[in-house]
Amino acid sequence: MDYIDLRSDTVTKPTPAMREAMANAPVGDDVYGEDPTVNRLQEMAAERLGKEAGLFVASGTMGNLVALLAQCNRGDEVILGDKAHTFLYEAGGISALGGVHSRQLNNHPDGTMSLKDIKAAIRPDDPHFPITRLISIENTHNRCGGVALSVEYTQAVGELARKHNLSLHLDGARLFNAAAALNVPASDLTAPVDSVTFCLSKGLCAPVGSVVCGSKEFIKRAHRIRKMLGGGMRQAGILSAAGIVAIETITDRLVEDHFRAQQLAAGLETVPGILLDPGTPYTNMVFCEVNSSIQASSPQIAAKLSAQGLLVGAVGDRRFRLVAHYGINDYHVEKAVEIFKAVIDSNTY
Ligand code: TLP
Repeated sequence: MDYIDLRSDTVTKPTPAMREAMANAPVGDDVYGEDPTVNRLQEMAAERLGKEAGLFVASGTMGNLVALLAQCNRGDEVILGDKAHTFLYEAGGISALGGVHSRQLNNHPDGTMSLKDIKAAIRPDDPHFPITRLISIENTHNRCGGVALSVEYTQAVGELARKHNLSLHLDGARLFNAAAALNVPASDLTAPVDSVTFCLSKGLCAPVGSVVCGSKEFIKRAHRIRKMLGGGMRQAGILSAAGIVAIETITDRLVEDHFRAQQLAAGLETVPGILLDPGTPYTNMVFCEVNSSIQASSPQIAAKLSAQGLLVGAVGDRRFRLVAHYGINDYHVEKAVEIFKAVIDSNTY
């Protein structure tokens, strides 16, 4: 069966241009720093984000891990949101592998932590306490509905960090979605941060990889940690080649995904029993839930939808996440709404 797959933008496949670039990429041994395609991707990414240097890593999770371990010593504390991907979905790697202590603050529905809460969480110099070293934010914010954090908010957190001698990391897995939604260059959202990870293999369609960017000195530390984690790859130019095409050709089309997410939300709104989250979609993600008139749980409904050819994310007992991406066209959006309607109407769980 040909599925309409709305579970995530991670399901996107490399475009024909990417496959061609991968087949033709000049490569070398990147552990020796000799892969020209990896080097080109790293330079291009750093330039786009207004940073001195970049580092190609295997995944978003590895990017965040490498960055946080490069910023923090064992026992240091990172301030991050209680709905942050790094806190919820990265297998506790920062504490398991880096000994980094996390301090979770309330993530507001707009993806922010309040400046007041951040300020109050910064530890005084007292041997009882861990040393506060880093603040980490996420843009777009996945669990807060894919909402984009503004340039002004990012600047304000950056100022607070500098005032207290802290570093600021950005999990920008979907940074280019944020830039597209706010209609600003991505570098405006990265100017206030010391390090940033962005993913090539979500809405940007590349098959593998993320890039971490920051100062030359930070990237030198990150490079050593990537090696320690087993992430030193050899002829990785095959993968980086797709990343270059992603940056050059896909970033500008993300607005199309945002538009389709809006169409999808407008369609789902007409399905009796479905309640959209307020404000959804902010970017390419639609969040909704079933109301109390529906007896079934979201995993049960998701199984029914799947049998009809529609894949959605069941996030929690009553909630769904549906993500628009390169592989989703107008017909898929219409069809997805139709299937949702039919399954909910049938009321046979
Ligand atoms: N997110 C995935 C799942 O892990 C939930 C998804 O389908 O959205 N930061 C953010 C904000 C992310 O959303 C993700 C992936 C990552 C980091 C990790 O990236 P990968 O999967 O490449 O390790």
